[in-house]
Parts: sequence; structure tokens; C-alpha cells
Amino acid sequence: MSAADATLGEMLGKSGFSRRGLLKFSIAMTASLALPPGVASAMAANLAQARRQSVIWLSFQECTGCLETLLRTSSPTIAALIFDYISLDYQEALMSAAGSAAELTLRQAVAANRGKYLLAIDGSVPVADGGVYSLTGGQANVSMLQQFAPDAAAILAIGTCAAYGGIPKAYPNPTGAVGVEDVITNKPIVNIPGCPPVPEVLSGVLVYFVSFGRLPDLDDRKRPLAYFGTTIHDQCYRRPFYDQGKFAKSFDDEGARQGWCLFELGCKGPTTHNACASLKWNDNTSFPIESGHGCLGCSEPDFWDQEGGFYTSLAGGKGPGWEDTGIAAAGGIAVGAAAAFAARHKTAKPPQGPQK
Ligand code: FSX
Repeated sequence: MSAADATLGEMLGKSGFSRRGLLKFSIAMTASLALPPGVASAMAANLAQARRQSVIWLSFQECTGCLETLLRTSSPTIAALIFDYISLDYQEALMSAAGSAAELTLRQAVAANRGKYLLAIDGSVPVADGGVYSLTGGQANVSMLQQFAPDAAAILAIGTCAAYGGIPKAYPNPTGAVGVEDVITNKPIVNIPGCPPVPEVLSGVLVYFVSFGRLPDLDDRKRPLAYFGTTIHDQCYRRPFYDQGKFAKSFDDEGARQGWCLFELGCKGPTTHNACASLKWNDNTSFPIESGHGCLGCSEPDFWDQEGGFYTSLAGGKGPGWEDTGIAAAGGIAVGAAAAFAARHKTAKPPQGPQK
């Protein structure tokens, strides 16, 4: 039996992976996906019967950080993702084929999985001047997206660039960079923002799709609710210091040494939706705030152009005493600062010059 014909259960069995092991894995994944515990047995049964999901991955205008992050995902490992759960049929940086052989691989993968493959996109889509600013094999990225999206079962927009345009879209956006959903409007799309995105979020979405044949529940920005339903601030271990009004005033003061809240140093945790504070990075080791730096808000649209830059407080850069402004009355930062932040984003004048 070829690998393509075998079920995942059969393949895992050959690798010495027991049914009990699959159930344990499913229990962990349902917890990660915020699904009821009872779903784990159904997930394990579905995974056992599933065949490898074809994924065709196209890289557009990006820095390859998103692929790097996937290569570091640990549950399941990239090896398991590629060999057990998905069939990564095309990914330029990981495949050995190049040139016309690579293009043939792409055409064959599409033909063999028409209507069934997941189209993974990382990087923004430059649309200015006919899309000439990013080409693969002489074809504009926007043209490739329009060519391969119709036959996909769904699209994964991986990283802030693919989701919202990201850094390439930063003012003055010379290439006309946009997100995938600005080009494709008639396909199921899941946005997995983050610059780069949290690898376990991608794993969770893939495992959910393989298990249930559809995308997980999404919010109004097409993000998986399980991972983007709360802000970094809501889950931050420094939150008790925020609630006590204890703020570091500089990166080297006594408050910083005590691990106090980084809000006044520009942390964007209160307005940033992502799973960094719960899943963390590098095998659950740490995340930026735990390393002593505020959140940059990299999983939100236009994060590079936020007025005031990375080191200005959401409360308007008022510094010590900002709490007297009333914005944070009764611990209402999530509402007050978010409103202030959103209001600043509505300013007609774009930020001038590069990010500080
Ligand atoms: Fe963008 Fe990803 Fe940031 Fe980089 O593919 S989300 S610049 S980590 O590489 O697209």
C-alpha cells in the first residue's frame, strides 16, 4: 500500500504509535484548540481514518520567518506534520526540485488534489503595477494566487504579511502590498497572523482540518478563535502588577528588575490578540514580555505604522502618572486604551518616515 493510500492510523501504527498515543495527542490538541474534552476521542478516531492532507505552500513577499517558525514547531514536530499528518506537496524552500522541475511538481500536485488541497500562503501580495514586485518563475504572486485559489479547499494565510499585508504594507507601501483576503473573496480563509506566527497555532489549525475536514471557528478577522479570542494582556503573567498599578518606568529600573508591568514602556499587549502568553515560544520556554520587552503587537493589522511607535504607551505616551488620565479607571485598559489606539489608527495622515 502506498503512503498516499494508507490512513494515518495505519501509518502511525507502522511507526509504533499506539491508539492510546493518538488519543493522548488528541487530548492535548483539543485542549490547545479550546474544544470540549469529549471531542478528543472523535478527533483520535477521525485522525486514524484520515488520509494525508495535501498542502500546497506558496511564498510571496516575506522574510521566510514564517517558514522558520513552522520548522521549529514541536507539537507535532515538523517531521510529523510533513510525513504523517499532511503531505507538503509544494514548498520552494523545503523541496529539492528547482526550476522547471519544481514548476512541474506544482502543476502535478494541483492536478492530483484539485478541490481538496489546502493552499498555504506566506507573505503579502504586491498588486501595484501588475504585481511586478514579486515573481516566481516569472509569474506575479497575485496571478499565482488567482490561479491556484479556485481549486483549493481552503486557504491558510500564514503570518501577518499574508493576513493583512504586514511589514511590506508599511507606509508608504511602494509595492501595493495587501493580504490574501483582499485578493480572494470567495474561499474559506483562515488568518494566522504574527510576525512570525506562533507555530503551534498552525499545527492546531492543520490537525483540526485533518480531523474534521473544515476550518476551526474563526473570529471576525478570520482568526482561529481558540488562539486569538483573548489579548496578550488578558493572559500575561505580569497582569497582577498592572492591576496593582506597578509599572516599570525604564528597562533598567527597579520595577523592571521586579518584573513589573511594561505598559508604560509601550507594551501593546492590551490591544494584541495572540497566544504568545499561553503557548509561548521555543517549546513553551518564554515569550517577549517574559524576556523583558513589551509586546510589539505584531499580529495586528498595520502594527509597523502604529502612531507613536513601539515604545510609546497606549495611553498616549504620558509616562508616569498616565493612570490619572482616567483611561485605565477600574482596570479598564482593554476598553480605554483599545479605544484610544483605534482612534489613533483612524487618523487620516499616515505616519511619516520609518518606524523608530
Ligand atoms: Fe511576514 Fe512571513 Fe513576518 Fe517574515 O512568511 S509575517 S515578514 S516573520 O516571513 O511573512
